[in-house]
Amino acid sequence: MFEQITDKLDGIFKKLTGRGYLSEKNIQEAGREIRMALLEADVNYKVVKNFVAEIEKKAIGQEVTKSITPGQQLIKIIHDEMVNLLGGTRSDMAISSTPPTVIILAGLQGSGKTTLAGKLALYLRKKGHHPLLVAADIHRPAAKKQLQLLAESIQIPFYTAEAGAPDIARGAIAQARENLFDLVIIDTAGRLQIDDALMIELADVKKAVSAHETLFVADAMTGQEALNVASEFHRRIGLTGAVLTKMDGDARGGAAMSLKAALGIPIKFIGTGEKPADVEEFHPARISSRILGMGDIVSFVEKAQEVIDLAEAEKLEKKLLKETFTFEDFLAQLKQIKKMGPLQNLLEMLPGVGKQLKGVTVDENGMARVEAIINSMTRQERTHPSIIDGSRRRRIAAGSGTSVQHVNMLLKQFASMQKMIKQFSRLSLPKGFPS
Ligand SMILES: Nc1nc2c(ncn2[C@@H]2O[C@H](COP(=O)(O)OP(=O)(O)OP(=O)(O)O)[C@@H](O)[C@H]2O)c(=O)[nH]1
Ligand SMILES: [Mg+2]
Repeated sequence: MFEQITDKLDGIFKKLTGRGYLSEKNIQEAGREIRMALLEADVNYKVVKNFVAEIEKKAIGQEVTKSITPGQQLIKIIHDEMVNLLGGTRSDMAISSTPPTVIILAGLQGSGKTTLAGKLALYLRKKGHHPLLVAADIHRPAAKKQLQLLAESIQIPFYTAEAGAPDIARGAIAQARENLFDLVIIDTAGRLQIDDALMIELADVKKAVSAHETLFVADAMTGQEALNVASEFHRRIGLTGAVLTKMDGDARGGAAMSLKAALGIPIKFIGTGEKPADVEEFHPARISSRILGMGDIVSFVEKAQEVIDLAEAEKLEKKLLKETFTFEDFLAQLKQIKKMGPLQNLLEMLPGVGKQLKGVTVDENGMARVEAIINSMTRQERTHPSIIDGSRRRRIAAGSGTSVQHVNMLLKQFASMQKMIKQFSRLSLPKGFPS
């Protein structure tokens, strides 16, 4: 699900996070690439246009260009905008305070209505409801039987009748009241394309039972076209939400990303397989993270913004550029990191790291040891590590309750870090930059 777009965006994000600086031009370039990726994923072009414009506006307005982690900052903006695009907060199923709640499933032929009826019944029963499954598809010969068998297999009460669709719906409500079912899920007939007869029948069913939810069931594989069809259904019968089925296939996901933004119809669920259990609640924030394929980078950025002292970070950046990074700075950095909470939690929030880290524990003691060693150095030693000879090493080890080996290790690590920083700053120094 969303693999294609996730791959594309991943490439764009890699480029962004690798940069220590983002210019307006970089942001616009990223915007262009995002636009391409979304269009290829079948997202409606108007939706894409607004989406990218909004990101560029926010990115440039929020001074991503001056931020210490510009790439991450931009990704966070993209994520937030994507959440908006997908509807903001989760839109729950409307449950009536006077039962039964009536849900009508509508959509084109083969979109997955009947399968979804079973999925929803199961899902809602798990939430403590007592659903009744109703077959009101009077057109396809085997349709009623299909739902009946499905209902039996998941042991959900079933109702149908030899009558027109609106009468079946009415009969179902009576049946539900009598047997205290608090939910009625009505499966309706599909058509190859929108036609008048179907729309009139659906409108009649809706009127007959004053439905609380009229859900448009769309096959995610139909891409852009789903938007046109949904729009027509919405115009003719009024929809309260949508469900995208077959998201387990190689659907590009564009429809999912356009429905809310283009028509104002919230997506409530997604179907992810043929079995009755294969349904997921649609949560804009979770789906957005999934589309962006970036774990919890967003909460990481939020957390970092809370605790990292920007002025401090800027000073550090200058030092890095001037190659005067010392143990003093190192210690200051350690303190900032510690403010963000246990290292373990932080690492797990990083994209791509979370999974690999399962079961691995971070050596918090190691951090404490490093801190103790630096604390045992004199100010001069911290700023000029090269003076730390054998006897100083022994003194520092004794003072910090560690060993000479530990001190040696840290000095070595620090030296190679300095070397790296030097190379890095030489690489990233713009031409003509005074050093
Ligand atoms: N892979 C996958 N297949 C699905 C999903 N939902 C439904 N299907 C399959 O899609 C086909 C059509 O599903 P139905 O539920 O019969 O569709 P319908 O909308 O009721 O079709 P009509 O009654 O003919 O209008 C069936 O083979 C289902 O197993 C899904 O989320 N994933
Ligand atoms: Mg059906």
